Amino acid sequence: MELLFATSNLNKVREANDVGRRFGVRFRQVRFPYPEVRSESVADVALDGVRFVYPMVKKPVIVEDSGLFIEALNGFPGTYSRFVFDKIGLNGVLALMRGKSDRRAYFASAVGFSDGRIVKAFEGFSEGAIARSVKGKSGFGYDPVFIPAGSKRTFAEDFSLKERVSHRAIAFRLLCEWLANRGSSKPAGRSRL
Ligand code: ITT
Repeated sequence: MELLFATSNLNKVREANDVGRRFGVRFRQVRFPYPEVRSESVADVALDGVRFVYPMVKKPVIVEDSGLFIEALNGFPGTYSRFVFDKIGLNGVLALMRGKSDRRAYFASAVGFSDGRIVKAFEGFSEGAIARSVKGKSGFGYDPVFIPAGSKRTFAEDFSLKERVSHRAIAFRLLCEWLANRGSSKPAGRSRL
C-alpha cells in the first residue's frame, strides 16, 4: 500500500521507506507545510500536524515530528531541533555542551497518522550520548554528534545501526505493524480519537 507522508525532509522519507519495504508499505512525500504547535512533546506536534494536513489531502496521511533531547540542557533543543540546527548548527550545540560531563541524550520521533476517522500517534525513542566532536558523513541533522547507547560510533559513522535501532525506525515499525494488523484487536502505539 502507499501512504502519503507530508514532510519537507527527504531523509525522513528514505528512512521511513527502509522500514516500510519490509511491510509492503511505500511512503510517498507530499509537501503540505503545516504549523507546528508549541509543545515539548513530539506526539502533540505530530497529532496536531496531521489533523491540519488531512483535510487538505483527503487521503490517509502521516506527518512525523522528531528531535534531540539533551539531558544536561534540560531537554533542549527538543521539539525546536530544526530551528536550533538551522541557527547554531552542530558546533553551536557542541559549544553549549563544553565542560558538561553528563553527555546523555535521546532522539524522539512521533508519527501522526490520520485517515479522517482514526487519528493516532506512534512513538520511538533512541537513547545515547552527545559526542565530543562532529564525526561521520551519513544521515542528516544531529547524526554526526549522536552516539547511540552500546556503540562507540555516531549514527553518521554507522548508518546501518541507525536503520535498525533509531527512534524513527521504531516509530515507523509500530505504524507498519498497526497497519498490517488493522481490524485485529492488537493494540499498538498511542491512540487518540
Ligand atoms: P518536516 O518537514 O517533516 O517537519 P524537519 O526536518 O523540519 O521536516 P522536524 O520538524 O521533525 O523535521 O525537525 C526535526 C529536526 O531534528 C531535524 O531537522 C533534525 O535537525 C533533527 N533530527 C530529527 N531526527 C533526526 C535524526 O534521525 N537524525 C538527526 N537529526 C534528527
